[in-house]
Amino acid sequence: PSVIYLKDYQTPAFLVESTALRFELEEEQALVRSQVQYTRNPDSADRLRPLILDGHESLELHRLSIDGEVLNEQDYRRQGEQLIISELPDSFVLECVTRIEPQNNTALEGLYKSDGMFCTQCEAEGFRRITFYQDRPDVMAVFETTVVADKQSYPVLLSNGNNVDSGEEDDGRHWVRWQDPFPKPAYLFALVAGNLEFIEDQYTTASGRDVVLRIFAEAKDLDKLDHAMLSLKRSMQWDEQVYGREYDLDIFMVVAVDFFNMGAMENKGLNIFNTSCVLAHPETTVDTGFQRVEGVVGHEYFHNWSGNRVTCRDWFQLSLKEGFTVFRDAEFSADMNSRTVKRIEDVTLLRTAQFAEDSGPMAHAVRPASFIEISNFYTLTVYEKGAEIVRMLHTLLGEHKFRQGSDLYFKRHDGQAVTTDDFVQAMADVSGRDMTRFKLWYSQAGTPRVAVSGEYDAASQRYTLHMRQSCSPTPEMETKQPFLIPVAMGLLDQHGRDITLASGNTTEVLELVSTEQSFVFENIPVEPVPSLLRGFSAPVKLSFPYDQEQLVFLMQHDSDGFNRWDAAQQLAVSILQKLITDYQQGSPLVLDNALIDAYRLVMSDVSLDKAMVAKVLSLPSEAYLSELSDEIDVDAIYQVRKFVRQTLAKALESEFLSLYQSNCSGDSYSPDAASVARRSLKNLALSYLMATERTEYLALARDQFAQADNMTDSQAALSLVAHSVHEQAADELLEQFYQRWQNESLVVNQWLAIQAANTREAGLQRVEKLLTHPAYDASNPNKIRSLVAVFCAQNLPNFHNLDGSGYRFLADQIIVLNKQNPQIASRLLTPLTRWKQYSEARQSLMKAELERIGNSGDLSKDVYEVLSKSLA
Ligand code: B3K
Ligand code: ZN
Repeated sequence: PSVIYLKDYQTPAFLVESTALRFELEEEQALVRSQVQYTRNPDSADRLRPLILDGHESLELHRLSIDGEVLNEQDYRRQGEQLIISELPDSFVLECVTRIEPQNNTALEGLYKSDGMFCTQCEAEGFRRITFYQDRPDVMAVFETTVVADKQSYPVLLSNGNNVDSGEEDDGRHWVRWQDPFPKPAYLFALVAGNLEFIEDQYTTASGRDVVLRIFAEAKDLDKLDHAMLSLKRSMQWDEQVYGREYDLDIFMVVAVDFFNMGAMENKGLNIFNTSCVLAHPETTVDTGFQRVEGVVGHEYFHNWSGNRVTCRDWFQLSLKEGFTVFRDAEFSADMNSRTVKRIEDVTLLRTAQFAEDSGPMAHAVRPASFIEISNFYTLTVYEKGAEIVRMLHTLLGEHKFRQGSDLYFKRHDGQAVTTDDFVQAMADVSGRDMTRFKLWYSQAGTPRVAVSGEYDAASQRYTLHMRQSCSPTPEMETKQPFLIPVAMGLLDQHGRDITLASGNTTEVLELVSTEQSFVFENIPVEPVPSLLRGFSAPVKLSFPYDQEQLVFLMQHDSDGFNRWDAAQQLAVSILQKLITDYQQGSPLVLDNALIDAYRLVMSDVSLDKAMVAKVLSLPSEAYLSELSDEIDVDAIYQVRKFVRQTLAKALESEFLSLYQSNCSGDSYSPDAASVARRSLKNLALSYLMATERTEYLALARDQFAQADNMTDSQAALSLVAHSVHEQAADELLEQFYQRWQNESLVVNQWLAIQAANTREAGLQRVEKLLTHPAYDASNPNKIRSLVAVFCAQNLPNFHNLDGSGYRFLADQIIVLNKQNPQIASRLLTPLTRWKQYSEARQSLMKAELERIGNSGDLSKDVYEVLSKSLA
């Protein structure tokens, strides 16, 4: 497979005026006729450049004509994924008829069937599985789409834009025609045909445009769409208020499908969603599920401006739309719920998964310089780190200038396909700042480290912060230039109050721009405790030599909620790390009282909101502890964390019990922030109580399971019992749960995931048995993620079993999926790609499995790229 480089970018040889598509959908095939009006690109100096169309090898070409004249085989060349036509006039209509087999499309890219309905997924390069086209985001056209299908099986026929015409044919078939007036790249094309029902609402935009809102699903799921509709209306309003962005078509549609490679897709006017990101009902959906629906509905809606109206010039610019849109959806969720908690969750994801990616073999810049398969670059780096870059711009410019920059960006580039440089330029233009150094965030991979130390001189009342930044080499980049790192900070006096700084503010943003830099603060009456990187103002690993007392002090007093939580994390991390060393040396494990005392303090602190308390009382995850390790000692991390949980549970048993009791309320279910917080605290308390292994708490959990009127409480209890030492109760509850929910596919996924994560011995055998359970479907990505991916990512002792069985299992799965669904196969590979970070014994087992995958036959580009980079 060949490598594609950003530096080789060339404008398209032809522009497209309009694209007309006609789909004849049948059970054994789909016939696609496209009529595309091309004109030679006036930008292009070379008047002889041929038309290069992309077309997947699965396309059966039936007819090709230019201005009505049929082409013969000598008039064009089909070469790999391309169809090349030379000696063309400056303007012409190319008609093309292809035959495809959606029913056999297991890659779920292009046009495929999900549970009996037709649907599409074209981003990034799926349109080339439908017809021959310049399948690149800088070719934008208006689309007209006619869909023809059997009326009884497919009563609903949808595409982008407005429904302009429809009719019946005499053979029981019917058709609908859609027109999308906004020019768009092919990756935003969508089509749906199926037996669907919908809920409808309407929204009037700020300027008075009435928009019809429809969310489609299978009839059985119609009662699970209200939360998505509410989230959609909130998103529309939020984008008007915060960004001044209005919706632009007369109708906005969302369709829920069961077979989907990712979460959702922002096709113009016709979003297609994985059921897991749109369906929500108190009886079947947990709180985090409700929040996910809100976040993803917002994300896809916000793409209408950041992605659709202004799109990417090429796929190296993916973060232009994804980073910005993730930042937008994060701010939306922060405004709808608890801002601090949302930040804690996002930073946790970044610090565990993105930092790990950035130090592994697939590390890449937010704007990568090359790729083999673009699907491999829908990553935490492009999305979450990309969002952090936009957040840093927001921090550096401030709310007001940032909004001016975003207004300028949308105005300047509406209807265009542009680059991350264009985005930053708009921010530079409104602020008058030179962004040259800042832009290194887009081109340099790796997580910068910032080592900070403080120095206080009582005589001169001067406090100095010394900072030093560095960034480890990453594949393809040995040395890095210093980044511009915004460090939001404050200084706390001996009472824990913020000291007012020279600027008159209590929080200042320091700009670290060189390798070493010092910042001086005058008139500081006492030696302060610094609060650094407030709100996590930059995606870096910052260290300061705090002692335990200072961390507890920050936990109690910092005015920045994020840093209060982070101080607790740092305290827990340092204690856990020391115990990990003790474990490795065979020393007895003794938990430092500092952590117990700190936990007790937090539980009695009435100033903290419940969601914060629940976050502070949660130990750093195994994944985070792994990311922080030079060599990941799976056993030590697992055993030590378990020991600490148990010791905390026993030492604070009565506190946890009263926390549990005081947060059990009889109110009926609501997914609002306060209720979510109460349930999370209650279930956290229950998890500690269960960790004591006392049977009375088993009874408590069983009661909660039996009485819960919502899935959050029911599932929390189930998972605690299922993972407890009480095996018989575990089996009983799992069986009851399955009997009750076997017809709710998404609930069954949770049931699979709970079992996949069970660390008790023989975990692999349990997972293998579930693979043959009627509830499992090896062609459905949601099932694969719930069972296989959860086992490999969350079941440390079983996946990393020293007999190599976990690794072998994953490799076997990947070998099958490589043919069936390359995107999912390549994602599943992640845990094995980190092989260099484990002990030698595990390294050689993991590497052997990677090599076995490599020798298993024809590799997809997706798997080939990840595999070869991991073994390099
Ligand atoms: N833009 C899509 C992702 C498409 C992934 C294709 N492999 C979802 C989103 O980020 O909104
Ligand atoms: Zn997106």
